[in-house]
Amino acid sequence: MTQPTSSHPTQTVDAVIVGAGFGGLYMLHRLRKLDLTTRVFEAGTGVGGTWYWNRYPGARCDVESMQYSYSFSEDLQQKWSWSELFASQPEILRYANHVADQLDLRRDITFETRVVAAAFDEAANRWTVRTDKGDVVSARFCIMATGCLSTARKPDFPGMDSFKGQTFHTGHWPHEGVDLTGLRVGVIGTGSSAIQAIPVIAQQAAEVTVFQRTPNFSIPSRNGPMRPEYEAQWKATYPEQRAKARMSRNGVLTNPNDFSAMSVSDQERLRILEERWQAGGTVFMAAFNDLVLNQQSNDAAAEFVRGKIRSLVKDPATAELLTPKNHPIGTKRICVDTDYFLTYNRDNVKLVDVSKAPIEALTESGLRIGSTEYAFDAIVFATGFDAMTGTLTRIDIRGRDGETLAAKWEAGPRTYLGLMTAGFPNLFMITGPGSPSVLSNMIVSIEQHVDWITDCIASLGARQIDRIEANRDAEDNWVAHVNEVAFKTLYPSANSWYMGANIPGKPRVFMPYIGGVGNYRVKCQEIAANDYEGFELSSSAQAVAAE
Ligand code: N01
Repeated sequence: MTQPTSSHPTQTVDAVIVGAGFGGLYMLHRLRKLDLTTRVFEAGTGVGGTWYWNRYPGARCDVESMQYSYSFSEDLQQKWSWSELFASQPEILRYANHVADQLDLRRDITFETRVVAAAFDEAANRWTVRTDKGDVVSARFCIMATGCLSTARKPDFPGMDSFKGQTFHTGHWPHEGVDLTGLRVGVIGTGSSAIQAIPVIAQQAAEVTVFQRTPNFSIPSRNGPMRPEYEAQWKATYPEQRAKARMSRNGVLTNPNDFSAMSVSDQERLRILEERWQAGGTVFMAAFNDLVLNQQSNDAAAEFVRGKIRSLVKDPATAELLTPKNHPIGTKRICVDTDYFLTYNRDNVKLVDVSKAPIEALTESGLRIGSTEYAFDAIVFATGFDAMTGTLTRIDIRGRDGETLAAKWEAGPRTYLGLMTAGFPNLFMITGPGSPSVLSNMIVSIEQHVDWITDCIASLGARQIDRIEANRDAEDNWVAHVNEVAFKTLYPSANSWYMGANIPGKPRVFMPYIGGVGNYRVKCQEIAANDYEGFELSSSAQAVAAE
């Protein structure tokens, strides 16, 4: 990696945006409309963020295509057509590229360049941003569009380098694709990525051995080709549907039932759960309004899915291993699959439980658990991400008084609204910790943050205010509120990546905001309307006048 050598800015702009995924692309578009000069830095060779990196077999979105797309442009949403109910990764990546082309975004994006540091200069009220290619850019605003799941993580098993076969991480899948035909493949992990990848890998590979630490609840997607009448119906009603989604609980229209699972008879509960199971996808969790609030309601839904797993998997011992028992349904990210459980009925697929006897080491030929050696040609790590904070704290971000973000967040992320953090003026985060982000349709939340940040920057400009910073009290209150609402739910009881539980040593803090996308949007609007309540606004001119 080339280290920056010069300390003099090679470029001076109004704003630097870090990342050219869906957040960075839309942010660039909005800032251009304000006539701000903007430079985007992107580590990849192309746009798309999550959808650029996660190219593993079977990768697709589990929010319906008609809802997982930008809503800001009527032209874009009317002209683009999705081929399937749930879009595959290649199609979503084509969409990101289409948007970049349509809006002519590439000319302000520097690719293959990673931001490594950003330091705030208090006297100038500006950020100095450095990249691994030696760029030093001075910017009034620094906007982190770095994504919530962008730092892939492999466990640090002893002997990681000794394995002679190929290794892959789902979040860094080779762009040229991988031919696993006829190979013996080990897959480590059974989260959303693995649950999508395993059925596809099993069709190619000679043998697949899945190493499972925690079984997961998964709902069939019922994916299929886009029906023209369904697409037409959406397109005809987009304005109303998008408005509804923005004010919904998680940014997805799930046709939620607004009553408790305990308020209906046993027979009626089963009928509703069956109806949702047949409909497929995450709408399952909207069968009742208290599935993540009430243990009894949750138990009923969980038991229903356990019954489905037992009926789908032929071998009773394998079925039992695949049946989740240690966390309430939905409190680890609910998975959506195509034939995941049925895949274990194939002769070439084997499940190994590593919950009690963990993987001890990688070896030359594969991996070892106790005295048992497993030999492979390839090992797939579907082991997840240092979610929500990992990417931000790996950048050397220094705010006022040289405080680093990594140090400030040592005991867990602290933000005001997930948009800013005290001590780091003019630094915005798109879908930062403390905002609905990963508990929502990411594009809905991205658009809401980008619109809020744009309005904020425009308002500061109009009033010649050149500095905005979250107030520590407002931040403390927000963090307390984020915790309070989280602990009213069943979520914190699970060892999930929402809680930082997948990373050894990471503080156990529930990171996203669970108060609901619509409520959160209203809160953000009220705060802005109330002259950015909880933020401190100032300008160099005022500071000089006060001296
Ligand atoms: O990662 P994960 P992911 N030994 O962290 C296991 C989004 N997403 O990439 O549960 C053995 O969920 C780990 O076990 P455990 C979505 O938000 C969306 O699958 O920690 N196993 C777990 O099973 C999702 O939640 C989509 O006990 C080890 C797995 O690895 C998020 O991305 C598709 C281990 C990691 O699962 C992350 O999903 C894909 C070890 N040492 C992803 N270390 C869609 O929209 C870890 N594991 C469809």
